[in-house]
Amino acid sequence: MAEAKLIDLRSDTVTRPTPQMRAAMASAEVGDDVYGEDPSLNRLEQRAAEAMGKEAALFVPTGTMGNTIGIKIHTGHGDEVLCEAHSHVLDWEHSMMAWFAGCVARAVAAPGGILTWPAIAGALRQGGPNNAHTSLITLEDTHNMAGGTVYPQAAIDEICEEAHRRGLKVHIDGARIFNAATASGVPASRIARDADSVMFCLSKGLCAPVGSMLAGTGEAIARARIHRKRLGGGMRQAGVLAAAGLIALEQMTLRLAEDHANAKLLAEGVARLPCIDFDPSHVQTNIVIFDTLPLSVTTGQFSDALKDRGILANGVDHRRMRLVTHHDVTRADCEAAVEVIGESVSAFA
Ligand code: TLP
Repeated sequence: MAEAKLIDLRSDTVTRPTPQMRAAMASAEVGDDVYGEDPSLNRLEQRAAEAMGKEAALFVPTGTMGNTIGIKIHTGHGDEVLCEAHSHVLDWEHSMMAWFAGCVARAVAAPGGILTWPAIAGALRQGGPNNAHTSLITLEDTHNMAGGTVYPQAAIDEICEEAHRRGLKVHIDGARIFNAATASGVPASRIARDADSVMFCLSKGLCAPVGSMLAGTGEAIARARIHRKRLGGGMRQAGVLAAAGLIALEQMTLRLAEDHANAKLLAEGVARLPCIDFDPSHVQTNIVIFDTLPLSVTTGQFSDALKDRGILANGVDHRRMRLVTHHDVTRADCEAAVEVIGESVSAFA
Protein backbone atom coordinates (compact mmCIF):
# COMPACT_ATOMS: atom_id res chain seq x y z
CA MET A 1 0.00 0.00 0.00
CA ALA A 2 1.37 3.45 -0.90
CA GLU A 3 2.39 5.53 2.11
CA ALA A 4 0.20 8.55 2.85
CA LYS A 5 1.79 11.79 1.68
CA LEU A 6 3.26 13.99 4.40
CA ILE A 7 2.47 17.69 4.07
CA ASP A 8 5.82 19.34 4.70
CA LEU A 9 5.56 22.83 6.20
CA ARG A 10 8.95 22.72 7.98
CA SER A 11 10.60 25.10 5.52
CA ASP A 12 10.74 26.20 1.89
CA THR A 13 14.22 24.61 1.89
CA VAL A 14 12.47 21.24 1.38
CA THR A 15 11.35 22.07 -2.17
CA ARG A 16 12.61 19.74 -4.88
CA PRO A 17 13.83 20.74 -8.35
CA THR A 18 11.01 20.88 -10.88
CA PRO A 19 10.94 18.51 -13.90
CA GLN A 20 11.99 21.48 -16.07
CA MET A 21 14.99 22.07 -13.81
CA ARG A 22 16.00 18.42 -13.95
CA ALA A 23 15.83 18.49 -17.78
CA ALA A 24 17.88 21.70 -17.93
CA MET A 25 20.46 20.23 -15.55
CA ALA A 26 20.83 17.12 -17.69
CA SER A 27 21.62 19.12 -20.81
CA ALA A 28 23.54 22.04 -19.24
CA GLU A 29 26.64 23.33 -20.99
CA VAL A 30 29.48 23.21 -18.47
CA GLY A 31 33.16 24.09 -18.00
CA ASP A 32 35.58 24.57 -15.10
CA ASP A 33 34.23 27.47 -13.09
CA VAL A 34 37.43 27.99 -11.10
CA TYR A 35 38.92 28.99 -14.50
CA GLY A 36 35.78 31.08 -15.13
CA GLU A 37 34.90 28.75 -18.02
CA ASP A 38 31.43 27.50 -17.13
CA PRO A 39 29.05 29.19 -19.59
CA SER A 40 25.89 28.32 -17.64
CA LEU A 41 27.34 29.63 -14.40
CA ASN A 42 28.64 32.78 -16.07
CA ARG A 43 25.14 33.41 -17.44
CA LEU A 44 23.58 32.86 -14.01
CA GLU A 45 26.03 35.26 -12.33
CA GLN A 46 25.29 37.91 -14.95
CA ARG A 47 21.51 37.50 -14.62
CA ALA A 48 21.72 37.56 -10.82
CA ALA A 49 23.76 40.77 -10.90
CA GLU A 50 21.13 42.34 -13.20
CA ALA A 51 18.27 41.16 -10.98
CA MET A 52 19.93 42.82 -7.97
CA GLY A 53 20.98 45.95 -9.90
CA LYS A 54 24.64 45.26 -9.08
CA GLU A 55 27.83 45.09 -11.17
CA ALA A 56 28.63 41.48 -10.38
CA ALA A 57 27.41 38.36 -8.60
CA LEU A 58 28.96 35.14 -7.32
CA PHE A 59 27.39 31.69 -7.09
CA VAL A 60 27.86 30.07 -3.68
CA PRO A 61 26.61 26.69 -2.47
CA THR A 62 24.53 28.03 0.42
CA GLY A 63 22.97 31.14 1.87
CA THR A 64 25.19 30.71 4.91
CA MET A 65 28.31 30.87 2.76
CA GLY A 66 26.91 33.93 0.95
CA ASN A 67 26.34 35.75 4.23
CA THR A 68 29.71 34.59 5.60
CA ILE A 69 31.54 36.04 2.61
CA GLY A 70 29.28 39.12 2.50
CA ILE A 71 30.28 39.94 6.06
CA LYS A 72 33.95 39.18 5.45
CA ILE A 73 34.32 41.52 2.47
CA HIS A 74 33.06 44.54 4.42
CA THR A 75 34.81 44.07 7.76
CA GLY A 76 38.18 43.81 9.44
CA HIS A 77 39.16 41.35 12.17
CA GLY A 78 37.79 42.57 15.51
CA ASP A 79 35.04 44.82 14.09
CA GLU A 80 31.44 44.86 15.24
CA VAL A 81 28.58 43.88 12.93
CA LEU A 82 25.21 45.36 13.81
CA CYS A 83 22.34 42.96 13.19
CA GLU A 84 18.80 42.33 14.41
CA ALA A 85 18.65 40.24 17.60
CA HIS A 86 16.93 37.25 15.97
CA SER A 87 18.61 37.45 12.60
CA HIS A 88 19.77 34.35 10.76
CA VAL A 89 23.40 35.56 10.65
CA LEU A 90 23.41 35.61 14.44
CA ASP A 91 21.19 32.72 15.50
CA TRP A 92 21.46 30.10 12.78
CA GLU A 93 24.93 30.24 11.20
CA HIS A 94 27.18 28.74 13.89
CA SER A 95 28.80 32.04 14.94
CA MET A 96 30.22 32.32 11.45
CA MET A 97 30.93 36.05 11.69
CA ALA A 98 33.25 35.33 14.64
CA TRP A 99 34.69 32.18 13.15
CA PHE A 100 35.54 33.46 9.65
CA ALA A 101 35.57 37.26 9.82
CA GLY A 102 36.69 37.63 13.46
CA CYS A 103 33.75 39.96 14.17
CA VAL A 104 31.40 40.37 17.10
CA ALA A 105 27.67 40.83 16.60
CA ARG A 106 26.01 43.87 18.13
CA ALA A 107 22.41 42.68 18.33
CA VAL A 108 19.51 45.13 18.31
CA ALA A 109 16.01 43.76 18.96
CA ALA A 110 13.47 45.30 16.62
CA PRO A 111 9.67 44.89 16.46
CA GLY A 112 8.84 42.47 13.65
CA GLY A 113 12.58 42.08 13.00
CA ILE A 114 12.59 45.37 11.10
CA LEU A 115 15.46 47.66 12.06
CA THR A 116 15.13 51.42 11.73
CA TRP A 117 17.85 54.03 11.58
CA PRO A 118 17.05 55.50 15.03
CA ALA A 119 17.32 52.01 16.59
CA ILE A 120 20.62 51.41 14.81
CA ALA A 121 22.10 54.84 15.51
CA GLY A 122 21.92 54.32 19.27
CA ALA A 123 23.82 51.03 19.08
CA LEU A 124 26.67 52.00 16.74
CA ARG A 125 30.17 52.01 18.23
CA GLN A 126 32.77 54.42 16.98
CA GLY A 127 35.85 52.63 18.30
CA GLY A 128 38.25 53.98 20.86
CA PRO A 129 40.82 52.93 23.42
CA ASN A 130 38.42 50.41 24.97
CA ASN A 131 36.00 49.34 22.27
CA ALA A 132 35.82 48.13 18.71
CA HIS A 133 34.03 50.03 15.97
CA THR A 134 30.99 48.99 13.95
CA SER A 135 31.84 48.59 10.28
CA LEU A 136 28.79 46.81 8.90
CA ILE A 137 25.01 46.72 9.29
CA THR A 138 23.13 43.61 8.15
CA LEU A 139 19.40 43.59 7.36
CA GLU A 140 17.26 40.49 6.79
CA ASP A 141 14.50 40.88 4.20
CA THR A 142 12.23 39.01 4.61
CA HIS A 143 12.93 38.43 8.29
CA ASN A 144 12.61 34.70 8.83
CA MET A 145 12.14 34.36 12.59
CA ALA A 146 9.86 37.39 12.81
CA GLY A 147 7.47 35.51 10.48
CA GLY A 148 8.57 36.57 6.99
CA THR A 149 8.20 40.29 7.56
CA VAL A 150 9.09 42.76 4.81
CA TYR A 151 11.15 45.92 5.18
CA PRO A 152 9.43 49.16 4.18
CA GLN A 153 11.63 50.52 1.39
CA ALA A 154 11.98 53.86 3.14
CA ALA A 155 13.61 52.15 6.15
CA ILE A 156 16.24 50.44 3.97
CA ASP A 157 16.89 53.67 2.06
CA GLU A 158 17.36 55.68 5.24
CA ILE A 159 19.63 53.05 6.82
CA CYS A 160 21.83 52.90 3.71
CA GLU A 161 22.05 56.66 3.38
CA GLU A 162 22.93 57.25 7.04
CA ALA A 163 25.32 54.31 7.13
CA HIS A 164 27.20 55.47 4.05
CA ARG A 165 27.42 59.01 5.42
CA ARG A 166 29.36 57.49 8.34
CA GLY A 167 31.52 55.21 6.18
CA LEU A 168 29.61 52.05 7.20
CA LYS A 169 28.59 49.29 4.80
CA VAL A 170 25.21 47.55 4.52
CA HIS A 171 24.69 43.88 3.63
CA ILE A 172 21.21 42.47 2.98
CA ASP A 173 20.50 38.84 3.85
CA GLY A 174 17.88 38.57 1.15
CA ALA A 175 17.54 34.78 1.30
CA ARG A 176 13.86 35.46 0.47
CA ILE A 177 14.22 38.84 -1.26
CA PHE A 178 11.85 37.75 -4.03
CA ASN A 179 9.18 37.05 -1.43
CA ALA A 180 9.74 40.59 -0.18
CA ALA A 181 9.53 41.93 -3.74
CA THR A 182 6.33 39.98 -4.43
CA ALA A 183 4.66 41.20 -1.24
CA SER A 184 5.70 44.85 -1.55
CA GLY A 185 5.59 45.25 -5.32
CA VAL A 186 9.08 46.77 -5.12
CA PRO A 187 11.53 45.05 -7.53
CA ALA A 188 14.45 43.25 -5.88
CA SER A 189 16.89 45.54 -7.70
CA ARG A 190 15.23 48.55 -6.06
CA ILE A 191 15.14 46.91 -2.61
CA ALA A 192 18.89 46.26 -2.81
CA ARG A 193 19.82 49.38 -4.78
CA ASP A 194 21.74 51.19 -2.05
CA ALA A 195 23.09 48.17 -0.16
CA ASP A 196 26.76 47.31 -0.62
CA SER A 197 25.97 43.62 -1.01
CA VAL A 198 22.97 41.34 -1.11
CA MET A 199 22.68 37.58 -0.77
CA PHE A 200 19.69 35.67 -2.08
CA CYS A 201 18.84 31.97 -2.25
CA LEU A 202 17.95 30.03 -5.41
CA SER A 203 16.98 27.09 -3.28
CA LYS A 204 14.20 27.64 -0.70
CA GLY A 205 11.01 28.93 -2.36
CA LEU A 206 12.61 29.11 -5.81
CA CYS A 207 13.10 25.30 -5.88
CA ALA A 208 16.69 25.05 -7.13
CA PRO A 209 18.36 22.06 -5.48
CA VAL A 210 21.47 24.01 -4.42
CA GLY A 211 22.77 27.54 -4.52
CA SER A 212 22.68 31.14 -3.48
CA MET A 213 24.06 34.35 -5.02
CA LEU A 214 26.08 37.17 -3.52
CA ALA A 215 25.91 40.43 -5.50
CA GLY A 216 27.78 43.71 -5.18
CA THR A 217 30.39 45.86 -6.92
CA GLY A 218 32.81 44.19 -9.31
CA GLU A 219 35.65 44.88 -6.90
CA ALA A 220 33.82 43.42 -3.88
CA ILE A 221 32.76 40.31 -5.79
CA ALA A 222 36.34 39.74 -7.01
CA ARG A 223 37.41 39.64 -3.35
CA ALA A 224 34.40 37.49 -2.51
CA ARG A 225 35.56 34.94 -5.12
CA ILE A 226 38.85 34.53 -3.25
CA HIS A 227 37.04 33.98 0.06
CA ARG A 228 34.77 31.43 -1.59
CA LYS A 229 37.86 29.51 -2.65
CA ARG A 230 39.26 29.73 0.89
CA LEU A 231 36.05 28.19 2.20
CA GLY A 232 36.31 25.37 -0.32
CA GLY A 233 33.42 26.71 -2.38
CA GLY A 234 35.25 26.90 -5.74
CA MET A 235 33.14 24.41 -7.68
CA ARG A 236 34.09 23.04 -11.05
CA GLN A 237 31.34 22.01 -13.51
CA ALA A 238 28.75 23.87 -11.47
CA GLY A 239 26.78 24.68 -14.62
CA VAL A 240 24.55 21.70 -13.82
CA LEU A 241 23.45 23.66 -10.75
CA ALA A 242 23.37 26.99 -12.57
CA ALA A 243 20.94 25.53 -15.12
CA ALA A 244 18.42 24.98 -12.33
CA GLY A 245 19.35 28.34 -10.80
CA LEU A 246 18.48 30.19 -14.01
CA ILE A 247 14.99 28.68 -14.01
CA ALA A 248 14.68 29.55 -10.31
CA LEU A 249 15.62 33.16 -10.99
CA GLU A 250 13.68 33.70 -14.19
CA GLN A 251 10.52 31.66 -13.64
CA MET A 252 10.05 30.58 -10.05
CA THR A 253 10.23 34.15 -8.78
CA LEU A 254 6.96 34.80 -10.65
CA ARG A 255 4.78 32.37 -8.65
CA LEU A 256 5.51 33.34 -5.03
CA ALA A 257 2.16 35.13 -4.55
CA GLU A 258 0.57 31.66 -4.53
CA ASP A 259 2.69 30.68 -1.50
CA HIS A 260 1.76 33.94 0.22
CA ALA A 261 -1.95 33.29 -0.34
CA ASN A 262 -1.55 29.79 1.13
CA ALA A 263 0.28 31.22 4.15
CA LYS A 264 -2.63 33.63 4.64
CA LEU A 265 -5.04 30.71 4.54
CA LEU A 266 -2.99 28.90 7.21
CA ALA A 267 -2.73 32.09 9.28
CA GLU A 268 -6.46 32.71 9.19
CA GLY A 269 -7.11 29.08 10.13
CA VAL A 270 -4.72 29.26 13.08
CA ALA A 271 -6.22 32.56 14.23
CA ARG A 272 -9.68 30.91 14.48
CA LEU A 273 -8.45 28.24 16.91
CA PRO A 274 -9.38 28.42 20.57
CA CYS A 275 -6.46 29.21 22.92
CA ILE A 276 -4.25 30.58 20.14
CA ASP A 277 -3.83 34.33 20.26
CA PHE A 278 -2.66 35.20 16.77
CA ASP A 279 -3.17 38.13 14.41
CA PRO A 280 -3.15 36.87 10.80
CA SER A 281 -2.77 40.38 9.43
CA HIS A 282 0.93 40.20 10.41
CA VAL A 283 1.57 37.49 7.82
CA GLN A 284 3.01 39.19 4.74
CA THR A 285 4.79 36.40 2.87
CA ASN A 286 5.18 32.60 3.18
CA ILE A 287 6.01 32.19 6.88
CA VAL A 288 3.53 31.80 9.75
CA ILE A 289 4.84 31.74 13.32
CA PHE A 290 2.42 31.25 16.18
CA ASP A 291 2.73 30.88 19.92
CA THR A 292 1.74 27.63 21.62
CA LEU A 293 2.28 29.07 25.09
CA PRO A 294 -1.36 28.81 26.21
CA LEU A 295 -1.24 25.04 25.55
CA SER A 296 0.36 22.70 28.05
CA VAL A 297 2.80 21.35 25.49
CA THR A 298 6.35 21.82 24.22
CA THR A 299 6.86 22.60 20.56
CA GLY A 300 8.58 19.21 20.24
CA GLN A 301 5.43 17.46 21.50
CA PHE A 302 3.27 19.63 19.25
CA SER A 303 5.42 18.72 16.21
CA ASP A 304 5.14 15.02 17.09
CA ALA A 305 1.36 15.30 17.36
CA LEU A 306 1.19 16.95 13.94
CA LYS A 307 3.50 14.36 12.42
CA ASP A 308 1.28 11.53 13.70
CA ARG A 309 -1.50 13.19 11.69
CA GLY A 310 0.62 13.68 8.50
CA ILE A 311 1.86 17.25 8.91
CA LEU A 312 5.52 18.19 9.29
CA ALA A 313 6.21 21.47 11.10
CA ASN A 314 8.98 22.59 13.45
CA GLY A 315 9.19 24.77 16.51
CA VAL A 316 11.55 27.73 16.22
CA ASP A 317 12.05 27.81 19.99
CA HIS A 318 10.43 26.24 23.05
CA ARG A 319 7.05 27.94 22.49
CA ARG A 320 6.66 29.08 18.88
CA MET A 321 5.77 26.91 15.87
CA ARG A 322 6.66 27.84 12.30
CA LEU A 323 4.71 26.92 9.16
CA VAL A 324 6.30 27.69 5.79
CA THR A 325 4.46 27.47 2.47
CA HIS A 326 6.19 26.71 -0.82
CA HIS A 327 5.88 25.26 -4.32
CA ASP A 328 5.48 21.68 -3.07
CA VAL A 329 2.39 22.29 -0.90
CA THR A 330 -0.98 23.03 -2.46
CA ARG A 331 -3.93 25.04 -1.21
CA ALA A 332 -5.72 21.77 -0.42
CA ASP A 333 -2.68 20.69 1.64
CA CYS A 334 -2.91 23.92 3.61
CA GLU A 335 -6.64 23.41 4.20
CA ALA A 336 -5.89 19.90 5.47
CA ALA A 337 -3.10 21.30 7.68
CA VAL A 338 -5.51 23.77 9.29
CA GLU A 339 -7.83 20.87 10.22
CA VAL A 340 -4.97 18.87 11.72
CA ILE A 341 -3.53 21.80 13.66
CA GLY A 342 -7.03 22.39 15.05
CA GLU A 343 -7.30 18.74 16.19
CA SER A 344 -3.86 18.94 17.82
CA VAL A 345 -4.68 22.18 19.61
CA SER A 346 -7.90 20.60 20.96
CA ALA A 347 -5.91 17.58 22.13
CA PHE A 348 -3.56 19.76 24.18
CA ALA A 349 -5.94 22.53 25.29
N1 TLP B 1 16.99 29.29 6.78
C1 TLP B 1 16.58 27.95 7.17
C2 TLP B 1 17.12 27.55 8.54
O1 TLP B 1 18.49 27.74 8.57
C3 TLP B 1 16.49 28.29 9.68
C4 TLP B 1 15.06 27.86 7.14
O2 TLP B 1 14.57 26.72 7.21
O3 TLP B 1 14.40 28.90 7.05
N2 TLP B 1 19.32 33.57 5.62
C5 TLP B 1 18.04 33.32 5.94
C6 TLP B 1 17.13 34.44 6.23
C7 TLP B 1 17.58 31.98 6.00
O4 TLP B 1 16.32 31.77 6.34
C8 TLP B 1 18.47 30.93 5.72
C9 TLP B 1 18.03 29.48 5.85
C10 TLP B 1 19.79 31.26 5.37
C11 TLP B 1 20.18 32.58 5.35
C12 TLP B 1 20.84 30.20 5.10
O5 TLP B 1 20.62 29.50 3.93
P1 TLP B 1 21.31 28.05 3.73
O6 TLP B 1 20.41 27.07 4.44
O7 TLP B 1 21.29 27.88 2.25
O8 TLP B 1 22.67 28.11 4.28
